[in-house]
Amino acid sequence: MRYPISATLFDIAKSVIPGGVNSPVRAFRNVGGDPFFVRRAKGSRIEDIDGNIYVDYIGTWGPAILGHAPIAVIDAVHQAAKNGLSFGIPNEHEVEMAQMICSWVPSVEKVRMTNSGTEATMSAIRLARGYTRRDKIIKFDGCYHGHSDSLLVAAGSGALTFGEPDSAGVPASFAAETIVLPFNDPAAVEAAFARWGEQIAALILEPYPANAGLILPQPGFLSFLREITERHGCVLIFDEVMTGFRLGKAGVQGLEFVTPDLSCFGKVIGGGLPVGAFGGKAEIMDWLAPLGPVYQAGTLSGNPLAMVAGLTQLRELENAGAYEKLDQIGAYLQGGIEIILTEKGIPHRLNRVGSMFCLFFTDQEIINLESVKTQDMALFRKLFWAMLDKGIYIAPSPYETGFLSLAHSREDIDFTLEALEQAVAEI
Ligand code: KE4
Repeated sequence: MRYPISATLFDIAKSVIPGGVNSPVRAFRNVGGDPFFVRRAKGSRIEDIDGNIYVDYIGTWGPAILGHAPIAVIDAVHQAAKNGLSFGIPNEHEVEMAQMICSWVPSVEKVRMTNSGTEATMSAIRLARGYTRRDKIIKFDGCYHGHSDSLLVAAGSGALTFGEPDSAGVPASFAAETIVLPFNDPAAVEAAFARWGEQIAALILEPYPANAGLILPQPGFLSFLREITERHGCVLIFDEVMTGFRLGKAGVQGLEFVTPDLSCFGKVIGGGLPVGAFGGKAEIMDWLAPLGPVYQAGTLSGNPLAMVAGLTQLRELENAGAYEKLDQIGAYLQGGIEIILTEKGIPHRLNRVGSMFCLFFTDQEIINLESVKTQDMALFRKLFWAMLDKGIYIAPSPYETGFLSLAHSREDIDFTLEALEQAVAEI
């Protein structure tokens, strides 16, 4: 038994929490087996309640870009908490956060804080529908934008049919307003606009999809989407909840020089506390209440502790070389993995951008969800448990992306690569 105390606690958890978890991916269903319960985390390491310690390559799914419990963020939250935990009244930290987001991301002229990425994308979609007075939206298969009804939609049976609910409880009538297309498929996008053109309010995508593993856009695809949405008066929304402030100060849009109309953020800007945000052209954002007719709200939106945690984290990222260091440690990990798997003759693709990476056991080029599905899931599952036994925590799903932090050292990577060498020999 890897972690007996966690096992006991998981049994209790399942009696009072559906599936024993507050978010499905934590249940380890994608790798088969039960999760461990964390006691504490610091830097690149997490410790479970049985005392096992792991090098953590999840970083709470993106927020822990400085590593866990960075002292600057802890101290800032501690100081802010002495002044109050929540106000429901405007406070200076919200203004500072909005100014920082607008300063770091040139496409964002105005921004509204929310409490999660789901709220951010849900609100951005509603705003785009209100602004354009249109109902349909386009999303891409394999992109995940949180769990609002309009976005829990899978591809329909035919290329141009309406979406089908991707979850029980999503009315078919809601799904019918969402067109789901294959990623990296300009012809499919052209056909959708030819069929539905002026009825499409928004096209939303993760510019670097990272919820089906890490998929990269083919050259020109993002600029193609910018051109065709412009041509049809459709709002282009970049969901940068994961990539924003993670891949650079201006996220993917800063790397690809493609300017969306609206962007969604989360994770890094909360420093680990509940947060989301959406922003973009003032002309569109000003349609939001109380200025405009599109309603959007949140009791804890702009919560002072989340703002202070996020601001402190962003200031640390402003330090010279922070993003270069993240890329360097990512390259070091990637190089080591490539050497090991190539020497062993194991077919694989390793996609990496900066501190985000994903390993696929396939020889297919990864361009969309279909190609992601060609990977050897059984092999991934074996690797997951072998690595966990050696003190390495990678994503408990072949459909997730790994994250490095500024706290990951070359010694952590060397330790990880030794574990991989041993694990590959065993599985
Ligand atoms: P949240 O509502 O979970 O804060 O954000 C939803 C969301 C929106 N957009 C993107 C691109 C996202 O990656 C996410 C959430 N990411 C997942 C990780 N794959 C969160 C982990 C979880 O669901 O527990």
